[in-house]
Amino acid sequence: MAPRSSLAPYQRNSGGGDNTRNAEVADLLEKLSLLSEAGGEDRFKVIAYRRASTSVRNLGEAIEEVWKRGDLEKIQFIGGGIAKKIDEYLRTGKLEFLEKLQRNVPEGAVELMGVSGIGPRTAYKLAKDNGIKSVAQLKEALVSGRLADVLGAVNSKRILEAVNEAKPAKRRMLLVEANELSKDIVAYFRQEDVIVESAGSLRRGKETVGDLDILSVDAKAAKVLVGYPGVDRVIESGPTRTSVFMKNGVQVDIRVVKKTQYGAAMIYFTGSKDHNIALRNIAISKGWTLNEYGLDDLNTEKTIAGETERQVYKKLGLEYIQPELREARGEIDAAREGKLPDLVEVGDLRGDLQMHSTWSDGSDELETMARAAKERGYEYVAFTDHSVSIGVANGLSEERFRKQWKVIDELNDELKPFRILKSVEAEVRSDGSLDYDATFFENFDIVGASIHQSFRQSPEKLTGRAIRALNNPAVNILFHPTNRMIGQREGNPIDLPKVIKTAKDLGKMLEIDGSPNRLDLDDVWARRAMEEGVILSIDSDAHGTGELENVDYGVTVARRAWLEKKDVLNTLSLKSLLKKLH
Ligand code: DGT
Ligand code: CA
Ligand code: CA
Ligand code: ZN
Repeated sequence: MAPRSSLAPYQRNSGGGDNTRNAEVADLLEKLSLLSEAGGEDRFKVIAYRRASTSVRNLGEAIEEVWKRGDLEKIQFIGGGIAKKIDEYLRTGKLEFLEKLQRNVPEGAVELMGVSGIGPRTAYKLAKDNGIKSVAQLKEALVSGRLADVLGAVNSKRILEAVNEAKPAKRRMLLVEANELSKDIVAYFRQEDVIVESAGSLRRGKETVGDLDILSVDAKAAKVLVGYPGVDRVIESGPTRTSVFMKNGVQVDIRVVKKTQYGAAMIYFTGSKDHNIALRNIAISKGWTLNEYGLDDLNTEKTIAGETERQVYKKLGLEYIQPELREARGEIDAAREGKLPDLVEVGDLRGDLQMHSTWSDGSDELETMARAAKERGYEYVAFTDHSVSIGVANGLSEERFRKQWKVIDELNDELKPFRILKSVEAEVRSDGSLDYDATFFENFDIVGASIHQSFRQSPEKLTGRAIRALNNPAVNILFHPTNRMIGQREGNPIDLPKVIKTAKDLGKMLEIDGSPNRLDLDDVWARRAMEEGVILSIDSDAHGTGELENVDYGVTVARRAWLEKKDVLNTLSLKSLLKKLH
């Protein structure tokens, strides 16, 4: 099967540029996401709809064209289930499933969920049991003190504060959303023969991105941006600087600079601000100035460097600093001393140690996933379908695992020397125990443990669970250690230094989960783990073939965490990996 990302992001000649139904379908999917969340649906579905919605919104081609070609599933993050729903909607103008959801979710719940501090469960309860149908009604009820019993006094006060905060916080994009949008814009520019590059936090690979900062040396660039189909309105437009709002609310800034100043501008607009300030201070200490136009000598008024980033760093007495490191977290000293890390790259990965198939909650068959992984050039993958106690994700009983292993054995015969490792994402139960006994665990090549459930326990209990899981002899890796969902849920308040130390002492691995709304461990904690001597595994946590490329985001986190190839478990060859595990 063709990889889903193969769909050209922008095709100029398709459908006469009429992409009006894209927004409509994107809104529909977003509604499904919100309603599923309010209805307490499985979080995997909530996220799947949300990602599909963003993907459709950023699609550079009319969705009806894609649909007519039968290519819906080639759109990134659209699997069979969602494709079917889009098909029904485009064919009939209705979606039975949506209507069913709407019947089950009380009026107002979705709006209430938008208030900071109100999760889906509370929103559902407030709307259903307390008859609160809007934020306005919520405010009234809070002021009257009527909800103190339901929400608790402290919570009521906090939520009232949130309601009173007139302007909602501007949503930052997930890195994946920013990246897709940027790719789309860059492709559009390319069709107009204009070369542009993204700078800003996107280039640094930050987990969330506020706005896009685009650079070009081409005077046409500003005009071309204004003509981009995704533009909603122009904020300002001039020959060197243009800013627009996209229809999805995202701001895009473009700067046109002279070719001789491109490197200096790239450094400046890539940031981070703190990194820039540190560079500028080095320049000042040498009697120079550094800004977006170049590195200049104050006395002679001559330009010392500016055309390329490398020249600027070199003149400042620094090694070239990769964008992911530009956070003023020690990279400047390291660059001066020639001690920058040799960062891990996507191409260093020889396998992927977390992914799911239709055996649990994935959307593609195990065989399809395995073949797609092999095609990526991997030597091995581990299927980590869920264990039995996570019912919503269709966790596997021992009996079903035995069946799955037969399938894996047969496939391994066929796909040799590629190897499918028998694995499991073992649910850490509320007391820290796992679903199977030691004898059964013996059958797996590698075992990951995860905390998904009972995450409202105290920090001590949660930490205790993680530690007990790591101490289980069967466990090799602790998956997505904090279980955060970027923009939706803070990570569990576990004692990470203690978890890291335990992993180190026991020789166990921690994970950087590359799923774009997880990225867990994050850059800061992954770096700490590496510095303590823990080996990390960078996985896709793919639930479909289109998500195998999630590892790219995991690698970005790893690079921001200063990881080298030697710090990453799945850069090992199959042979070395198996040796390490036994
Ligand atoms: P974002 O968009 O919030 O995710 O973060 P950035 O890092 O993309 O920040 P943005 O878009 O405000 O500005 C892009 C870059 O421009 C930023 O990384 C560094 C540079 N920059 C912006 N404001 C300043 C400033 O006041 N001083 C210096 N030295 N650099 C700045
Ligand atoms: Ca930015
Ligand atoms: Ca900006
Ligand atoms: Zn998981």
